[in-house]
Amino acid sequence: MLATPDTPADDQTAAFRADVLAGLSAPIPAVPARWLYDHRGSELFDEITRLPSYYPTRTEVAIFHEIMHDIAARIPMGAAVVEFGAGSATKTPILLKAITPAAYVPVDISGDYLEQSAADLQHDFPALDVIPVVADFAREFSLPGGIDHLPKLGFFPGSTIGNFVPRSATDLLRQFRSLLGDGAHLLIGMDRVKPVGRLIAAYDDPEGVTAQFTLNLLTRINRELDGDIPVEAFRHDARWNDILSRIEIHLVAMRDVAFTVAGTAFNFAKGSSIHAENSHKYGPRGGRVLLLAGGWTPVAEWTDPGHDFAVILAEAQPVRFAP
Ligand code: AVJ
Repeated sequence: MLATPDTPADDQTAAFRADVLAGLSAPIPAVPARWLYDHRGSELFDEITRLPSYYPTRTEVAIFHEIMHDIAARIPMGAAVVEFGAGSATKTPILLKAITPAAYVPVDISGDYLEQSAADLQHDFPALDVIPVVADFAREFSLPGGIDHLPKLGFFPGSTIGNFVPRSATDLLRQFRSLLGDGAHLLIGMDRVKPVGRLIAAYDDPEGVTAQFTLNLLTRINRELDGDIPVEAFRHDARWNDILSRIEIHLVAMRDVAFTVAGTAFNFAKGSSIHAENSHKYGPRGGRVLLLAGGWTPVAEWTDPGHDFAVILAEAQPVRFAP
């Protein structure tokens, strides 16, 4: 297994600080959702995926089990699978078993989490060339040279695309397109629009795990950016924004609060909020249009019997596409 040089930890902290200071000063205060996933955040998200009301993970896994023979028939053997994210111990092996790729390249911002999951996978697939890349997949990066000649399959499960507003989602898909090149495929999961009650239940569970997950952002800011935010003064709030077709997660101040982060003072009035996450939901047409706008032509789409979640296989558009 080849190791890739890590991004220095202080670069990460500097990026986190810049995002938080700019985000908390913005007219609509917001922090990019990627900062929810520190070590504790990843643990809590893992717990979320097992909650009874959080349907996406188990639904997507069930779809994967159903469709892998079909995927295997459509993807050439000996491909390089490039996963955007560290990979899940449940989903990734289903794909790797089905298509027997030559290489697996997980790309994730969190170095230690990535090294660990890559090592576990290498143990289970000894013949596979596992090449983790520490990078923020939303920014530009290069693939390891050794996989140049292999057919490419991008893997972006979990409805992570839903974290991005459509404009950024389009940029991201276009970047995947240019990174993976002509002839590549992309296998992507998208959560579907459904009745509001079920959506809210999925993002505001009675167990309170999602609330802990969101509030952990404030704990992380306090720890890593020398902050003194009174975490107990904020509550997690999941709202459905119908016109933008997304769940929004906010941290709402329950009283007037004043605090500092990295030496900068902030005031939040009672009832005001920090927007911590979006989770966009797509209908069948919206999902396909998003892919098309991002340079990918959908070739097959599968859902569960309840149409709660969709898995789409798309092909890189040739540079000259359309009449
Ligand atoms: C990891 C972005 C797919 O939007 O469902 C779950 C994150 N946040 N509960 C989602 C999340 C709160 C999740 N994604």
